[in-house]
Amino acid sequence: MNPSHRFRLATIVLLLVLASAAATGCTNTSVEPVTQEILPPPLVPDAPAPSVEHVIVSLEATEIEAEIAPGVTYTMWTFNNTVPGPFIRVHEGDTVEIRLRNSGSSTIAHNIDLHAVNGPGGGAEATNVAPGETKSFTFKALSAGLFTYHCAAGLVADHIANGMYGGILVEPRNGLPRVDREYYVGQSDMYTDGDTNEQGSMQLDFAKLLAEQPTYVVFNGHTQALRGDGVLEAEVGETVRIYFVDGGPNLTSSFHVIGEVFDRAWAWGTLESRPVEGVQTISVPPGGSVIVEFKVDVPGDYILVDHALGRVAKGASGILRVTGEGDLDIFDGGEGGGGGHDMGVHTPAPGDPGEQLADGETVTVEMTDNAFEPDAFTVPAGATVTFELPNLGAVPHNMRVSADLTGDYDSPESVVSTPQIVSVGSTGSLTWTAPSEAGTYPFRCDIHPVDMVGTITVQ
Ligand SMILES: [Cu+2]
Repeated sequence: MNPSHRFRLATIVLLLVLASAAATGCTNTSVEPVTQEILPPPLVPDAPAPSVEHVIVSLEATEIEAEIAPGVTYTMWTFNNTVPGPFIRVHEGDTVEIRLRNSGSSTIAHNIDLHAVNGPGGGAEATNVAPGETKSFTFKALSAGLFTYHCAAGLVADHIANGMYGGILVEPRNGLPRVDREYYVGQSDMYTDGDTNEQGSMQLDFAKLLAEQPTYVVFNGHTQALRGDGVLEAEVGETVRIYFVDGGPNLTSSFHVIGEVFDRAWAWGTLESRPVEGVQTISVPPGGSVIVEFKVDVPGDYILVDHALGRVAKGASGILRVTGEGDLDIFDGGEGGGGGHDMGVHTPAPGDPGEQLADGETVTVEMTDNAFEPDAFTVPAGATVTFELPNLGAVPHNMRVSADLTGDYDSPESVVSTPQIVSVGSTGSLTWTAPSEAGTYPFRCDIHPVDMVGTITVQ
């Protein structure tokens, strides 16, 4: 091979290498689609990396037997077996591919309408899936905000009432500021053929659904979702952000956190407008949302409610538990508790033996706003006693006896009244067998855990 041929061959090889590099498309700058992480509420997945421009969301419509309240079961219709469905998180300008599978064990067709979509039915027509079927569609997220999504099959209202709704966050292209805690809470109204807290397996009551008279108004699909092991947590000094969606299908929520002021609230969930500041309660329509942020300064239990407070008796409450040392300039609860004192675990004032009860005895304990009367008792170890609990107050109350001497109200061994929430004017009851371990067992009202407390001393 003469030198000129060798030169020509080298040139051809070089050109081939360059051509193949161009064909594989500059792999170091192209962005692969990412798959949305699926987490159960109240958990919120991290935002995708800013470089991501294509997100794939795989959802499954299911029909599962689940609880609405302790001892109350119902066939929930869900996205990915949770109510609300998983939190979806993308950026403005992203291409979002929704893949909806309808479980083979479903009995009817489902679909998904996302309010973040600009297109017919929000995707509902494109995703109408029979049991066992999968369909997908793609949309570009044009508006920044927190949007609801829901199934739009059948009457629509029935599919939402049965649990098929959720939230999709479209962050501004440059993202939202970081905060210490992010939570995802969905409110929905449910309509069972039995009364509120009636035990057993329940069916949808269409007449109540159409009359807009729910049996339950719940956060995250269960009256106790944000209680016990499910309480939301934060430390003093942290900023908490709640992504709140109202699935409805019927009720507008008056979302409020008792004992807090929202530092910022992005009304209607839009991130294209500035937030309102210093808000106490915010209206969230069905099919709407809000993003709220607040810094917590004082330890204690903060109760999330729909401030249409009759609904608390139907389940619309949950707890944000703040631990740490508080600022007494901001709140000083004095002897009654709160402020600088860590109220994560309540310990009642010791020393009052109260009324002596015998084995098998029944005693009436009046519940008022906010006290038990009387609030101290003494019983022999092993004795079984019953408390009759008329609610003479203007708001719901209940009674829960700690599982042990330390004030453990989260344990399944803690004993709660029947019904679990005693509505105004009605009477609950709690039967309790004193453990063998002597000492003072605290009890409380779950709704007023700081000021509505008492003790049972076991001898
Ligand atoms: Cu459906």
